[in-house]
Amino acid sequence: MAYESLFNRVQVRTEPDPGVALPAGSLPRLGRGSFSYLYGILGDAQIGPIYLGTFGIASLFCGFVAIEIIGLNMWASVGWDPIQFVRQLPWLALEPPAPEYGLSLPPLAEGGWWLMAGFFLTASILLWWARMYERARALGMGTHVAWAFASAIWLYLVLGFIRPILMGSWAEAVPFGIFPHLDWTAAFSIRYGNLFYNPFHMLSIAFLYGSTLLFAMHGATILAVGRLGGDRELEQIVSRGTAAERSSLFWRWTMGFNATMESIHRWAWWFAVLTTLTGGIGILLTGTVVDNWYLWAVKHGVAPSYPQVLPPVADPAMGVTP
Ligand code: 07D
Ligand code: 07D
Repeated sequence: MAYESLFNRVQVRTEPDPGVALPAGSLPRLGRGSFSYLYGILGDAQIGPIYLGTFGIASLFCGFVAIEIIGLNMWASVGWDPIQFVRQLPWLALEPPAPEYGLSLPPLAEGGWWLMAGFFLTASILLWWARMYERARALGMGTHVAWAFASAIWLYLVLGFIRPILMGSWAEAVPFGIFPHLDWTAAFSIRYGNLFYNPFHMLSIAFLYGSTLLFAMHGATILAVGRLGGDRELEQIVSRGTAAERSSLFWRWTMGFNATMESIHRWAWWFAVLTTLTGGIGILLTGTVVDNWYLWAVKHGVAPSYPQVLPPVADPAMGVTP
């Protein structure tokens, strides 16, 4: 089946495309492929076959164990009442061990389950990374997707593994839970003197906002030249057509500068990757190198210092009296 993109509501139906032959030693693909009208509206109509392979199966298994541990602990916390489990789900949590356990192994009900769930979730994520890397290699592609994913995994590992180890306590890590992890995020910011003054949080935000801006500009530009074949971006790189010319001209006329059909994707990749890369650095420095980002900012002339009009107040977290 030749690849065609059709700009109307007709969806192509033919024999499902199985994809290229797999390298020797691969496991078989699962399924023979089917079609969905809804998927055809969102993207390609064909679903499957899927390649799970050893990494895929191991990752799904570990992910299943992690979710099982988290879910059963949450369910136990509402006395095994199924209705309360569903009602209260967004507020339920599996919390890390208390600070007195440090990095030691706590009893299961006092953080042991959290540690075990974290182990399986991390194994699942790392195995999924290996799967993305391996699948890209098997298709003769670059491994850009895997390395971008690695940047997100870096932030995840800093939050739940590397920084807690440097701080000497699992209690520093993030709880599992929808709203509880937001409470943790807010408490973390307050505990360390307002994360807004962390320059790496600033950088991370700039790249996050920049990513949305670039995505909007790029998506809009390609759609705008879609009728000239702009969505066949690679062909426009190899042989510049009128779509590439016009979209470049549009930005040169409006901004004075334009990306190229290739460079815009490098911009997008770097902005996304730098969001979590700089973010991870910011979290790694918090509590390890800098204990209070507001005071750090005052010291470095980023934030104004206010005259002392009230008597000094003890910082309860430091355990010192004035
Ligand atoms: C749209 C791709 C699909 C992915 C989705 C997420 C789970 C979790 C688990 C019940 C863009 C699937 C969710 C598998 C279910 C249990 C135990 C990606 C898309 C739809 N957060 N966070 C969310 C995670 C951290 C913060 C939502 C994960 C940090 C804030 C979702 C991690 C900090 C807000 C979620 C993680 C932080 C959220 C939507 C890991 C600082 C929100 C996510 C593994 C970075 C928003 C109620 C989304 C919200 C939200 C998942 C880490 C802050 C539940 C898996 C510790 C301020 N986070 N988060 O769409 O609505 O991502 O929360 O590190 O406002 Mg979070
Ligand atoms: C979490 C990477 C890990 C995810 C992985 C995915 C699964 C599920 C599911 C298939 C998101 C695993 C996936 C397991 C698979 C399915 C369905 C990426 C993650 C591996 N902040 N803040 C950031 C803003 C404040 C705080 C980053 C804005 C307050 C903390 C980002 C504001 C306080 C942390 C950002 C704001 C605070 C952050 C996250 C405004 C709270 C972090 C980037 C306007 C009161 C994190 C350095 C990201 C960080 C972070 C934005 C405010 C706390 C740029 C816009 C002041 C503790 N904040 N923030 O991509 O890196 O996350 O900080 O107020 O840890 Mg913040």
